[in-house]
Amino acid sequence: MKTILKSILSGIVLVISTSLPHAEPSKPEASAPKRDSKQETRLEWWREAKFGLFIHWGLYSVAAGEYNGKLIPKTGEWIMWNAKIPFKEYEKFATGLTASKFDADAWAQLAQDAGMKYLCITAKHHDGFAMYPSKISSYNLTERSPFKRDPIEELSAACAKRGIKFCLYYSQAIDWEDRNGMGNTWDFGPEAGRNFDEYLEKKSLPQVKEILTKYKPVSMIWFDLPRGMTKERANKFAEAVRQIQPDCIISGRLGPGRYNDYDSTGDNSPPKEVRQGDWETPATLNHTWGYKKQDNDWKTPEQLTFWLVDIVSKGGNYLLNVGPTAEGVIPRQSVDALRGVGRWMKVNGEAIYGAKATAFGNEFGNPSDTEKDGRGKPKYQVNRDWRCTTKPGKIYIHIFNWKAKLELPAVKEKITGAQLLADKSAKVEVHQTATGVSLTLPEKAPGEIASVLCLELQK
Ligand code: H79
Repeated sequence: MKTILKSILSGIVLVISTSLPHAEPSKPEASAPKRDSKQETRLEWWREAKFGLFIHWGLYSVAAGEYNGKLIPKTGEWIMWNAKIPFKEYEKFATGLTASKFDADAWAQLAQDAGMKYLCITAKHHDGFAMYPSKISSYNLTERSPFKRDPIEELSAACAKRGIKFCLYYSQAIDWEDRNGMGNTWDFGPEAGRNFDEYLEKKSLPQVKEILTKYKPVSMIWFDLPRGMTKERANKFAEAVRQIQPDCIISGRLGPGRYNDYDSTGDNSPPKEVRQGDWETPATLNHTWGYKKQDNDWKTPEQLTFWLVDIVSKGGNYLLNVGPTAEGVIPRQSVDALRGVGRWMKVNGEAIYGAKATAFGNEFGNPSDTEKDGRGKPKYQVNRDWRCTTKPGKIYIHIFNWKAKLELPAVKEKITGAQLLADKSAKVEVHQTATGVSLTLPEKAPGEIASVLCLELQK
């Protein structure tokens, strides 16, 4: 090993020059919002975790994308809205939510097999149906469905057993069951006439308090879609979370104001470049969050691994969704895809967990010289050849498009070692100058999907 290092070292040519352009290592915290020490502590596990499992499970899983014999387009969990299903009809789906094959351990185990460190399940989505025995509203799983157990409690326990952080999704503003909640105009008429505060005071806030009291710990609460949420309204939720579970992280979509512990990008919309601060991209495996039998356009393990690495290389977390069926089965294609990512994570996890954004920043893509987008501007072309993540004293190059000769932008610090995570004995030659780093790698990629090269930097 030492001789390999020596030969690498002797091959490194280091020319120090300040006049040549450098790719400055990005400093993710540089312009991030100020955090108090409690927030810093709360976020520790989440910054380390990087990769989580999202689970959308509810009455829409029974509909499975179909209503009255018609396949309904767009996302499955929105079917009540998409097909304007009257409440009196939609609530009948509850009898089909058998959960007969629900197995909390299998779900938590899948998250673990995928290399995920947190799991977030819908306690209540926009349809207003609580997926746990709620004393606040009888529109809930144990009162309306044939399933009499508490899946939230079971999942919480299954996650605790595996060291996976358990988190809950709660839609705080939209509620198609409640005439004062946002969104259901087909049953309850225009939104203008509603008493939204009454909804928040009588259902939403009490249920948030209820889940935070019932399930402990809830490591993070994922609020969604702050329709109608003012600072004052959001503050009440934030205060309740802080009071009941001070260590619970508040995700990005509670409302306006500085209550969020981290930001959320749009659904399925990672940023184009490095983004400062703490943030997360929620994303789907196909094109829906809630199960839809007609959606079989699954992302492959290769695509998912690219999304994961791309997001981490821009400074974010990746919350990837599965939509179990009414029986409580996670579709086989989702399981296979996640296990594929998990195999990659087993070999390369050290380049993901706790990793920070790229040391470069110009590898993500370029505006095209020839192609134009819909608005006549140069089309942005994503470069998928490689991505970079960093840790103190280390730069990880995730090579998706393997080449025996790879050119990287300049690295300021002296490179003192280079290893491929999938084959630590493979020979890697590093030639470092002020303008760039030339790598000579084995002819064949040692790993699946992306082989990761770890460059050690002089301390
Ligand atoms: O829970 C998942 C989505 O249901 C939720 N966020 C993720 C995590 C979400 N709520 N709202 N939105 C996403 C954006 C809403 C987009 C809409 Fe539409 C466009 C609503 C109506 C038109 C998409 C297309 C949903 C229905 C049709």
